[in-house]
Amino acid sequence: MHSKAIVRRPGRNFANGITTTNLGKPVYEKALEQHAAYCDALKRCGVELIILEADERYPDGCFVEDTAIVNGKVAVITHPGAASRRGEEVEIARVISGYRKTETIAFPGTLEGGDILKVENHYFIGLSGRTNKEGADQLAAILSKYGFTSSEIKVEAGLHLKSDIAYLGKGNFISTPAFSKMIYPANTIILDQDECYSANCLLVNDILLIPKGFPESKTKIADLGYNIIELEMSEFRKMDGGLTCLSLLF
Ligand code: CIR
Repeated sequence: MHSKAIVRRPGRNFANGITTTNLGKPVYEKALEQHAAYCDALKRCGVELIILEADERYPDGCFVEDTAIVNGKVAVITHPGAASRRGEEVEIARVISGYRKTETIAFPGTLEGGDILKVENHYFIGLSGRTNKEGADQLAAILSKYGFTSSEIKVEAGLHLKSDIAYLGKGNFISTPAFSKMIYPANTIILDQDECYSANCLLVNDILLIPKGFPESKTKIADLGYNIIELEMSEFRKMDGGLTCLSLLF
């Protein structure tokens, strides 16, 4: 069960963050509204929020997932692969150290939380443009000290491992066609090619948060019996962000 989540509000310069999409500039006011709805959804899932104000030094700062890996035993503070995001982790480390023992990924290791997929007591660590082998090896060594296993997996395309795959609990995965064979083929919902953005969904306790506007995915997920909350994510999508990116659950 998750009882808490750290979130950070988008800043006024949110549109100056990194993006690879051609979806246009995000509208700040709309991003704030969507962020507020996301926070409300987390509360409906029974989570108490720790809300950090925007830090204008970091336009991508609302994507707090990338700054730490948190489980019941430890918080591992990352060293982001994107140079413009280095420093976001400092405030997160300060807050999370009130709740967990902390460890850190050190340069030349780089790692971002979007590449880390937890499946029960096992972690899949994506090797991507943001997470290098050194960072992955450091994380694996830290996790093994706390009794977790891990394995590394190449992210050939896309930003992060979790841009393409999510674990929904109970042995179920949801994945883009490209990733469908990579982890557990048997219990994977394979998304339609034009609904790939919905691979990034977020299970919070017994409720599954999914992005709005992906009807085929919604039907496939609902067929598995999940309670669903749909959230409008258009402004975060413009900046390559998804549902998992906006919180650190623990
Ligand atoms: C970035 O490129 O770093 C941000 N614009 C988006 C980060 C999304 N984070 C995530 O998927 N965990």
